[in-house]
Amino acid sequence: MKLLTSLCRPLWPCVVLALLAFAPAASAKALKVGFAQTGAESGWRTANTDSMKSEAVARGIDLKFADAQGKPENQIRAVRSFIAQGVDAIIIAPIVTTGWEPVLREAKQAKIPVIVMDRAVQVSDESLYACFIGSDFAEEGRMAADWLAKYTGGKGRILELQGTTGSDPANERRRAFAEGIAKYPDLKVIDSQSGDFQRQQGKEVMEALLKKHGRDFDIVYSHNDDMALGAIQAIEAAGLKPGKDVIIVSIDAIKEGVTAVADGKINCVVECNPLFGPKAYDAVAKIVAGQPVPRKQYNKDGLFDATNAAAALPTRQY
Ligand code: GYE
Repeated sequence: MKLLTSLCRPLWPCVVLALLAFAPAASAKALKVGFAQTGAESGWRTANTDSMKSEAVARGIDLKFADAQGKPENQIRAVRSFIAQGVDAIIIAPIVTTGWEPVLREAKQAKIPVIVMDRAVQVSDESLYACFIGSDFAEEGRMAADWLAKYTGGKGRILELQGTTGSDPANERRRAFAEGIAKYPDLKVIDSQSGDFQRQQGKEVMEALLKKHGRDFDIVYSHNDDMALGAIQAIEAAGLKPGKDVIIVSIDAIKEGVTAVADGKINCVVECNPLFGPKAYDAVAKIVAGQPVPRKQYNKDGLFDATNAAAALPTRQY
């Protein structure tokens, strides 16, 4: 016994040091973050949710996740409940741009920082949220317009499938696209309807548009891949060849969208990266530590058409 104690004695300081090294990690309080998600309307959204959830797990963040099922009132209720729970920070992917002031004021009063992610909000006081992280939807609309003008030589009748009414991406993708094609008098949007960013609705709206316009259109511009993929089903059911009889341009570049480009059914997709987990929690960590963060951060997005879609497929992450 004596021998054992004397043998172990020199090791004790190491044991104590090792315990000390682990102690702070074990006792450090996990950050509590509330995330008010729009819903599960599209492939883009699923990839966004996965990124937010898996990154929270990787960083040991205690994530409170609320799916608003596409209803703005649910989303506002979720934010109120995060405030009541006393979370360290709130992340919102706003369904629509309006209606946010009261609840953002409540968060400010409770000293809980809010990060607006993915879609912008319209507020009279910018200090109501800490920062914005997202994509440049106007740039995406412009890219789609420029590509189309080049591909068609500035000619064609366009049917537009809009995203969720009142949402930032639907507003901006519509506005910037219209501006982009305005230089080409023979390239015109002849009809525009909302498919709410959903595949089934994209299909149904396209069926109605096919009934209304028959063969008197050349192009479908869809605000996201899911609606374009739904529209393709309707176009094929009407005996037309998507990508050939009808030129199709969409936005997101989810794997299924890029695959449809490689298969020649969609002619072009503009990329919109949904993998915000790392950036969002980096911002949370900084804000909570009192460090400065950029007011607005935008992703740089690309574009896929017949020239690069197939090669890009193996490394697409969403
Ligand atoms: O394009 C669409 C999703 O806000 C950028 O929302 C996002 C859009 C995306 O439902 O697929």
